[in-house]
Amino acid sequence: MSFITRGFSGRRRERDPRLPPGQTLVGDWPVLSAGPTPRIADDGWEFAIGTENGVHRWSRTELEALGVEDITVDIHCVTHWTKLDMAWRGVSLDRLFAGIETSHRFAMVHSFGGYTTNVALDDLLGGKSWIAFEADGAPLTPEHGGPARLLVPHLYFWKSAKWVQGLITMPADKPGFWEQNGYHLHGDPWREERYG
Ligand SMILES: Nc1nc2c(c(=O)[nH]1)N[C@H]1C(S)=C(S)[C@@H](COP(=O)(O)O)O[C@H]1N2
Ligand SMILES: [Mo]
Repeated sequence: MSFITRGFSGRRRERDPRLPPGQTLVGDWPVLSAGPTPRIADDGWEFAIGTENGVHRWSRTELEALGVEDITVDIHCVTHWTKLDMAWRGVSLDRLFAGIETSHRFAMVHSFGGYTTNVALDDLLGGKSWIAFEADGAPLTPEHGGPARLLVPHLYFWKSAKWVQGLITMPADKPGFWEQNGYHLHGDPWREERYG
């Protein structure tokens, strides 16, 4: 008797283990910007880190001289899309912080246009974040944050500030733009830290 025939309707397609809870795969790369896209000349761009001990600045050339890395990571937007296996090129925040002394544990990231987002230094350092100039083999388009954006792939993508300009370290955590508007202070997609 085979009335207990299993598998006739097919096994449910297995969920990709790289997909955090509540996320859906996309093949394209959606654009999500809170305001207009700023146009920034490549040669006018520089990056700054401010701490209680002073300000450090790098031109694009100086930054790339610290060491450019190619990394392949998945990105997860709080609006439920995930894009797997994106190839990025950028400079690790570890390289920028190598010469910096601070007692601060947090940072506010600032972008051209006024966008801000808070990130703990523990989430920026240790091979976890980059200043990225290229994605999938091409320079970042203005819509996706070109000439440079922060890339913090282990947190929801709103932490990956487009048109990034610099960061200022802080002794205590403080909400940035979306965090003031209800998003979680930390934003770990694996724990579904969507809203605060
Ligand atoms: N400067 C700036 N950075 C930003 C945003 C923004 O509005 N302004 N949006 C954030 C959000 S909510 C997401 S999901 C991603 C979207 O990046 P993308 O448009 O390249 O997909 O950028 C993040 N970084
Ligand atoms: Mo987002």
